[in-house]
Amino acid sequence: ENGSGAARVSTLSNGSHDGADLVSFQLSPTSSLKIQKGDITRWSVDGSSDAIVNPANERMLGGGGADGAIHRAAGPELREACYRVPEVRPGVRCPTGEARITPGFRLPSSHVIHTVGPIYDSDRNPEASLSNAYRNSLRVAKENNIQYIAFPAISCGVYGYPFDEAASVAISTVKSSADGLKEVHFVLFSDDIYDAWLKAARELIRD
Ligand code: AR6
Repeated sequence: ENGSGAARVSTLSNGSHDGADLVSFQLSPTSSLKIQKGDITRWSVDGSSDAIVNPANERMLGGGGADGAIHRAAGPELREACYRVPEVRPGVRCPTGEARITPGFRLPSSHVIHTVGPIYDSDRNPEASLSNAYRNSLRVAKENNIQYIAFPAISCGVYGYPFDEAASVAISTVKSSADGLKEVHFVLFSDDIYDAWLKAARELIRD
């Protein structure tokens, strides 16, 4: 954990740069993990190829929660781009655990990576599915030369994943799969989830 900043600064809703609640962890000499509170629809890294991750559903045409907020902020072009993503079977554009990319349109971030986390009570292996969602989002980012990415707490809303368990899966997956990305951010909407993420990072990431 350290407080040193990278060359570029991330921006959130109030226009502030790297707020007081931002905590940074070094994952490798070239890769860091940053945890902060905030609204992911307002996140970007100035002047770079960046992406926010949308916790979507398999249909990938919008919904409530963060998905709804991201579609509202991106404008109707985002839904049109999602519609053009081919279905892999009827009604399914992005199976659980996979990821797809679109432009960000009116969002501050240049791209949106759509992923689908597990529905906690019905998924056969929610831990594997959640880890896949994080890992495949990171893979798609790297394939598209994105160096800065921001995640919300995938599956921790409507999909009902207990957030203390989700925190361990999120942090351990990012720790093992972030190589090649400069910064992986978590932008978290509530204090209890932010606290769970910080606790997991302090337990799982050693300096
Ligand atoms: N910025 C950051 N985090 C947010 C924001 C935001 N603007 N808005 C909500 N969150 P959820 P899921 C947090 O329900 O559980 C949708 O209908 C929220 O507090 O958005 O993966 C989709 O279409 C929670 O901690 O996603 C799917 O059908 C976290 O984001 C389904 O919900 C995720 O909550 C996906 O459910």
